[in-house]
This record gives sequence, C-alpha cells and structure tokens, in this order.
Amino acid sequence: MPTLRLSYFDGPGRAEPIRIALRISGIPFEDHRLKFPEFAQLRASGAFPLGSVPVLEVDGLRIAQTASILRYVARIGNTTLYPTDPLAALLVDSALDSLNDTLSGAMLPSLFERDPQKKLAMRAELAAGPMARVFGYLESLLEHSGGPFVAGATMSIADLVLAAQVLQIRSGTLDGLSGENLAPYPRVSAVAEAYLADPRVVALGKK
Ligand SMILES: N[C@@H](CCC(=O)N[C@@H](CS)C(=O)NCC(=O)O)C(=O)O
Repeated sequence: MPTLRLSYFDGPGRAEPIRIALRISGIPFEDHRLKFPEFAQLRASGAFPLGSVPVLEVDGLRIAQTASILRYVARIGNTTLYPTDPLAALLVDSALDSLNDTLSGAMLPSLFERDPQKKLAMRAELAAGPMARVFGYLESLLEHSGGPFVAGATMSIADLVLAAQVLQIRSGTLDGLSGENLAPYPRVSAVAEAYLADPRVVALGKK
C-alpha cells in the first residue's frame, strides 16, 4: 500500500468523503488539516498543483481533483465504492461531477459573502437554480436505479459526497438553507439515511 497524505482545511468540505472512503476501506493515511495561513504559505510555495485542495500525496506524488482521488481510493481499497459495471460507473461519475462541479461551484461565492442579507439572497437563488437542477437530476437517477443509492443497492463514492451535502444542508450551518429545501427531493434526502445506516459508516460513529 502506498504512503498517503491528504491535505485539506480543518473541516469537512470536499475532503470528508475522501476521509470516509479511506476509513471504511481501512487504508492508513495522514490527515493533514490546514489552517488558512499554512494553506496560503504552502500554496505560495507551489505545494498544490492547481493551487487548491484537497491534494492527495501518493508516495510523495501530489494529486489534485476530488473525484479522481475518490475513484483512486475506491480502487485501492478493493471495495464496491466504485462500480465495475460501465453504466453504474457512468451514473456515479455523472452524480459526482454534478455535485463537485455544478453544485459546489455555484455554492462557492455565497460561502465568501460577508453581508448577511446578500448571503441569504444568494442562497435563495442557489436553491431555486443550480441546486434545484442538480437535486432534480439526482432524484431522476435515483428513481431510475431504484435506490437507495445512486447506482442502486450498493453505496458508492457519489453517495458519500451526496450524503455529506444533504447532512450539511440539514445541519443549518449554511445560512438560508435547511432540510426544507430538500423536501421536493425525497430520494436525494433518503441517501443520507441509507449512508448513516451502512454498517461501515455506523462503525465510524457518524451521525
Ligand atoms: N476541482 C477541484 C476544486 C477544488 C477547490 O475548489 N478547492 C477549494 C476548497 S473546497 C480551494 O482550495 N479553494 C482555495 C482557493 O482556490 O483559493 C476539486 O474538485 O478538488
């Protein structure tokens, strides 16, 4: 097994599904959690290939991009977290890109907005626009697969990302968003329960 070091901020964000995938696969790794000054200093020194995190060092080789890292972890962990069936893998990849690219990209500006009223207005636009499109799309994928997960009965890396997103929205930590925003998407919402009920996740003490 290669020596792995995952660098990210000291919070869940994009890294949490990678940490979970590593833990439920039983793969040892260094969980390098950065405060912003250290991030800024490391970025200025060129430590992050694209200037962003997460970055996974694999025997010292620095690799960027959350979805690629997730697929790699699923493969070396020899788990069913990434399907071998091409159509199931397509569903997982499409869900991952919709969450990591479309939804996260649309959410980013509101995370940095300091004016509370502007932030709420941005969140309302997010909920009515990109979030509705992404969750509406994932709802249709879940209906097609029969659930409870994106590709059917087996939990994948896309479900780790989706569950983290649903739980973050429900937690109320994103001003202007709450569980009410998930009411139109019952299958999307139910992915969080299926994730929390997975014995490997239960063993990690996740709530
Ligand atoms: N496409 C990349 C995006 C990574 C990304 O935007 N990371 C954010 C943190 S969630 C970051 O490093 N932001 C700091 C910056 O770009 O200055 C991925 O999926 O990993």
